[in-house]
Amino acid sequence: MFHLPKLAATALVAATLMVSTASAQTALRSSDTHPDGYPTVEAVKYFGELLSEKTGGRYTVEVFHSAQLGEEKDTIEQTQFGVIDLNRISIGAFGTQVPAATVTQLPYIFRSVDHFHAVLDGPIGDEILAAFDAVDLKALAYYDGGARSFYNSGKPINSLADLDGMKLRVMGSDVFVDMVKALGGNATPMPYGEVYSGIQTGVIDGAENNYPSYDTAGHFEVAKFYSLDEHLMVPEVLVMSKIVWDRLSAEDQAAVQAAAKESVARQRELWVAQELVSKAKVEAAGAVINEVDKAPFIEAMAPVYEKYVTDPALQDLVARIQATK
Ligand code: GTR
Repeated sequence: MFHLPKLAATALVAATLMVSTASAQTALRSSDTHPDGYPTVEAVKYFGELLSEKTGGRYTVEVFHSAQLGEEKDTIEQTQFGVIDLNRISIGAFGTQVPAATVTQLPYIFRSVDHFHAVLDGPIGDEILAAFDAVDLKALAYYDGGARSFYNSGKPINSLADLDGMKLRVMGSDVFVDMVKALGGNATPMPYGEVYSGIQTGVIDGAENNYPSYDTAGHFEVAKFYSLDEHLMVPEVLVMSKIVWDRLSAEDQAAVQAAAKESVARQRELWVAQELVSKAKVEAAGAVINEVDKAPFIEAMAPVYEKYVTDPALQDLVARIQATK
């Protein structure tokens, strides 16, 4: 039998390893609660195509849509542990875990879509992305999630009095619980996947979300009154597990970051189109949509700001967001 000297054998093994690492393909797993075709799902697929191009096919992305990997809160933990590589998630699902990001959950903090983009595309946006490092996530980019409004099975909401005692589902964040309380309703934090049956069985009267979610989750079938108070614009965020990120070379990290940023424009286009499609669809299906005078709603939110914006650093952040043109 042929024996290689020990040193040569070691060198050969090392060389083989290097070759196989260089040509290895890694399929990154990404989670999304939304169904296939939804703007966030499609944007992450596009991000994957860009990443594959930039890395000569070494990295691809597989999107597990429709909450296949679990409800948002659970997938956050799995991403922190590196079990899931990537996650497209609402900042609302983080609750108050990331203080700087919590300010984006404040009702009416963003005045318009343009204001939302101006803040998130600038230095404040970068500062909030960087704050996710502290919870073992590398936040890569924001996607649009539109304005969220209340919908329920009983009646249109025209004024604060209509919200009195109404049981409304919110995402699992104390900010949203206090927001509904400040408006006179009763908030029930609940996973997204339980909202449909919750409304159907009368456990809750309704929930709050944007047109595309109201449509694609079928909530319009069980809660036909959609009232445009537009109390929230919560950013969607694409995050990578810090464990996975730290394993990448500097060049691959740059490729991931660039691909994520480049996918934003595509998501925004898809978002605008989806909002129109979803609005038309729910209207055709009999949803009753009404405008709301927002002034009393905005005023009623003062206690929420008082409770969550006590830290001087957060006060400064809120002031800078409000001062952004
Ligand atoms: C949607 C958002 C989801 C999820 C959902 C919810 O607008 O895109 O990520 O957070 O709302 O209300 O749970």
